[in-house]
Amino acid sequence: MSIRDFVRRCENNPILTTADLPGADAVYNCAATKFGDKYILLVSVSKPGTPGCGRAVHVAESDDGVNFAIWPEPFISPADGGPFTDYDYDLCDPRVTLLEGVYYITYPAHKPGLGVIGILGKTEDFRHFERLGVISLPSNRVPVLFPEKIDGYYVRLDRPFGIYNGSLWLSYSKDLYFWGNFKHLLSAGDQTWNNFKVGPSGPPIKTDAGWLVIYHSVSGPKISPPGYYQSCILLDLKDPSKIIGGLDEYFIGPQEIYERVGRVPNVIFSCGHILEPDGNLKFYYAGADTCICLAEVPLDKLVSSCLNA
Ligand code: BMA
Repeated sequence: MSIRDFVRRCENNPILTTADLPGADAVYNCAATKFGDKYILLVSVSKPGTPGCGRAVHVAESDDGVNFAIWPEPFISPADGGPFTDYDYDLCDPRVTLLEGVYYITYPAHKPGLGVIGILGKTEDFRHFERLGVISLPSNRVPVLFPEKIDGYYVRLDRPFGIYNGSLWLSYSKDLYFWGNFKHLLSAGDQTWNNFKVGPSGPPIKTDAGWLVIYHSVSGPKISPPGYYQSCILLDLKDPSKIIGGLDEYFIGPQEIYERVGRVPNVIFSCGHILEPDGNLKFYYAGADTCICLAEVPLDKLVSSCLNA
């Protein structure tokens, strides 16, 4: 049996589309978290004709994790004035990590001619957003924070890219601003679904067996169809630079029409998930860089499949 047999796509998919936000030509890659009783998505929105290159992050709210209402006004827009203006022109793909009671948000910002850097910010209410710092050099698509310190250090996943294709790295910090002790974690593999590049999806999930890290993998341009898939690895709880397990397959890949047809075909891209008290993982992802979808998978199946692969 494949892990894919345990993945259930929501029958309402896609759960958010451009029909929910007039003027947008895509509502896609979203961070996910709970805030009190509310399910919150931080949604990448592409809206031609707005400042920057038209991308911003909007909040979508839900009582059940399936039916979301998206706010018409952006929650994070390109910086306008202040120290971040030189970097923060075009933004998307946020991640949110609840860490020491604070919702930290990271996202890749892009300014033509400079490349992609990582911005760190925070919110207490999903109404106000405060930028804290530029925390990675170009080209790093986005740092993703672990939800707790490990052995006295904050830890994050990175996805640097450049002359080599994107791979997964770790770095460490005492204060969330200064990062170092970089360690390579995972490179592209040798299978059709992962042989081009890999990068982090949502924040690592702590389980009894280890840190579950969901990552995206990209098949090489010669594979038909080339696409973005999702898989996972398990890291040692005390030393997350040690991989102690991992799937040798993807758990979800482009299959449905809303995942195969859109602005970028054959893309399943995720920036977040929510673990329910019953152990089901609500896995939020964008289909074809155009709409937002939901799939559910039992967390323990992902973990046991990582250990048995
Ligand atoms: C990545 C990023 C994502 C996008 C994905 C698939 O490199 O640009 O924002 O969803 O490619 O197009």
